[in-house]
Amino acid sequence: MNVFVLAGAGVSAESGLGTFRDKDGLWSRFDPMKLATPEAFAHDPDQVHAFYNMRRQNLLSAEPNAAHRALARLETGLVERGGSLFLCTQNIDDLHERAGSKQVIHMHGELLKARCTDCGETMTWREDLSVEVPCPSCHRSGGLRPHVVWFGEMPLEMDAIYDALLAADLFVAIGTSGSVYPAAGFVSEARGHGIRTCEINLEPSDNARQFDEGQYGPASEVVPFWVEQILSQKSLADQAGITAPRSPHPK
Ligand code: BV8
Repeated sequence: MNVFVLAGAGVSAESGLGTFRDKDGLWSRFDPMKLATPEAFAHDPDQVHAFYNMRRQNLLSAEPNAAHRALARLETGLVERGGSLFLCTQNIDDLHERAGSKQVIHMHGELLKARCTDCGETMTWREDLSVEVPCPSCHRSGGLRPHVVWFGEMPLEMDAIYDALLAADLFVAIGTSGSVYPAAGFVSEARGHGIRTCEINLEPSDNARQFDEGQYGPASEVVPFWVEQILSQKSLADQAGITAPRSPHPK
């Protein structure tokens, strides 16, 4: 069976990396329009660098949690059973990879990569960035930026994502509020193609009603349970019907 997982900040919350829209989330303390747009970077690159340098330092001292490890197990488990996992994350951290996931699509970019707006080169970057830092490739300064997708910018790998979405037997959104597009539109795309949909989140998200089922609780507890359910089903084909014991939607 082909499973498409869309991951969000809720998957990394228990690794100490704040979410965006929860009450003490990043956007409750920082203005996304002043920090996560190309206009903001053009207007005040130092302020934008300071914001992403802080998040990069936090990431370097963070560790994957049980949800990341369970998704890595799901990847190998499905392949062993003749299926596949397409893991599309909105997260810019590298915790999926550190937990052992091999195939991870970062549709909103990666915090541990920088891109030069002068020569277009993208490179691994683990140190602080600033306008003084010269590009290792073209040696010009002031052009390096975090390799992340800001608001108003085109997400990455959209063709591969839509191809995998339409080829999936099961669409599962994990730890995302469903408030940012085009990712928030994937569930209706899946439904439109008769694909079963399931949401795993701390609580019902903004578009919980669009899902056939919902599993609610901390990702580090619910994701390992759900993965065992999926991989322990006697035949993967059954899963198209049953993902996990239903928990009634709040009517
Ligand atoms: C684009 C990277 C053109 C940088 C990010 C249609 C309608 C309205 C608006 C638009 C639209 N189409 C486009 C827009 C504009 C905009 C948009 O959607 N705005 C919103 C605010 C209305 N979209 C864009 O600009 C996108 N670009 O559209 O280009 C285009 C159009 C079509 C096709 C192609 C191109 C680019 C958006 C990307 C912006 N960059 N991040 C950075 O990280 O700094 S977005 C950022 O927020 C994240 O990456 C993520 O994608 C997004 C949502 O965050 P979540 O991951 O969902 O986190 P959130 O905090 O919101 O929710 C956490 C959830 O976890 C909660 O539900 C919580 O309950 C749960 N949770 C918490 N703890 C736990 C938990 N769950 C389980 N366990 C726990 N322990």
